[in-house]
Amino acid sequence: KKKRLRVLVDMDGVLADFEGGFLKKYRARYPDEPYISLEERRGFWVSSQYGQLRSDLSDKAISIWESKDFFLELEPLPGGVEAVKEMAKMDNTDVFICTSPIKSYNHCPYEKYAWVERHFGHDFLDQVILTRDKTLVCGDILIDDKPDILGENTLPSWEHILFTACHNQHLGESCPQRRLLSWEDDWRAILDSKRK
Ligand code: UMP
Repeated sequence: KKKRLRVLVDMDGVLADFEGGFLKKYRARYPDEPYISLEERRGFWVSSQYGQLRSDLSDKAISIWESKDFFLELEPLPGGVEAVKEMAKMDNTDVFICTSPIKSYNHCPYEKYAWVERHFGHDFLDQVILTRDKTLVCGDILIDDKPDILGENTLPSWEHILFTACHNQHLGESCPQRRLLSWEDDWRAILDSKRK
């Protein structure tokens, strides 16, 4: 069968190193405050875990990703940009970068577009989907590091492939999704499994 496959790829934690960029800037700005190493990260929300460490650290964590240049300066995760470019060239395959901006909108949405332009080129901006509700986006696959992707649509069209990240790597049976362990893992096989 020859139907087109639509792949949705998340940005933070999948293409861009949100966790690494956060920790580096948090430690630079708050050198005397406690921090959570990437090994110790548990749960999707960085702000929640910092808030559990000490209640005032939640706002300090949030101040990092609300700052100018935070999203723009995130490093690409190994192999991600290359994999997405390769996917985009495959026959019968459409790729979209599907990412949720923070509600503090003065820098983040702009910088997400600028990041895509920097790493993929101007033409790839057509492939960007900014939404706070990914369940409303139609696709065959969503590659995302967030374990619980919920929204208004309770029956999303996509299969969620959980991309392994520091905060989700210890989750076991509570995560029924298929996983992509990294961009070195066999993402081509996952795409092929949906082409049948
Ligand atoms: N984010 C927060 N708080 C956190 C961690 C992340 O607001 O503790 C933001 C950063 C991204 C968004 O803009 O959430 C994650 O979006 P997706 O990876 O789900 O697209």
